[in-house]
Amino acid sequence: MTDDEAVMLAGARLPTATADIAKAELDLKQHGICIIEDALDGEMLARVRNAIYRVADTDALHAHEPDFPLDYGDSNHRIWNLPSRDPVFAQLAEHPVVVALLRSLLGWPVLLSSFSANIAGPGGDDSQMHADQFFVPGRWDKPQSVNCAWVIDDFTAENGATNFVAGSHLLGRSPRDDEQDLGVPLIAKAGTLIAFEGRLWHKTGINVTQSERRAGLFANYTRNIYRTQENWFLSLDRSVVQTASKTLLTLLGYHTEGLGMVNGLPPLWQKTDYAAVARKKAPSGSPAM
Ligand SMILES: O=C(O)CCC(=O)C(=O)O
Repeated sequence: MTDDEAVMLAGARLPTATADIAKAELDLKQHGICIIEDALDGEMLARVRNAIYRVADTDALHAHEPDFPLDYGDSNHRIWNLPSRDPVFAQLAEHPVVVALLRSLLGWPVLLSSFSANIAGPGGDDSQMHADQFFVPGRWDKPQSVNCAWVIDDFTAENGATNFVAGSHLLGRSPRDDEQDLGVPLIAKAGTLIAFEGRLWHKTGINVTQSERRAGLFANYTRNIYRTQENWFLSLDRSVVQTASKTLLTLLGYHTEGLGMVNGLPPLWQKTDYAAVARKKAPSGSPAM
């Protein structure tokens, strides 16, 4: 790290939690992160928590616990493709506060790149320190993605709260091997939303507890010029597409203009009423359909 970089980090702080969306938007721009307490009310939090632990238990029963290259050890349980696992996750993906933050930092449209859960288990290792926009070549002068982390169990210093390096978004690069331990745990109450931009360095903390599981849900969004981490066209449960709002369809790449088309048309062409299109095109006098 250069002396200039060290000075930049030394003066940087993580912002305090807020309920004011305008302040959150500003924090995200200035600090690369914002913290919104009580973003989920008690009822919604309970629905989300029940759903994630039910899905985790189902996956464990089927020994479906995919490894992820950034995680160390076997104690972290990752669950991918959340919108396909329970409607409550699709609801979170297009939460109005999330959409406001995305619009403010990245503009619109953006894509949901992936939506996964990370459950840090007792005795769990940390993960590799990283910035989510590692796929962007060159120096990063702008954020290209935003990760919206939903805190489902209280994040504590003991149970593996996500570690963040304040000010690291201004360095414009990924962390190096000797920069793995610069982060501090972000202590947060269940129901908090932590949104952080793609240049900010972070990692899963070490879970030193005997029996506490710590669930966080990570909805990662990118500008729509990038390939998404999850290939929604292969992995998404079709029933989600059939009932999704226009906002959700946009986030999943099904409602699109100019990019991601199928034979020159948006993928939603598949939802078109073919009979109506044929009627419109048919020359007058041809048999009714
Ligand atoms: O589980 C965590 O605390 C962090 C997860 C993470 O870094 C990620 O999904 O990019």
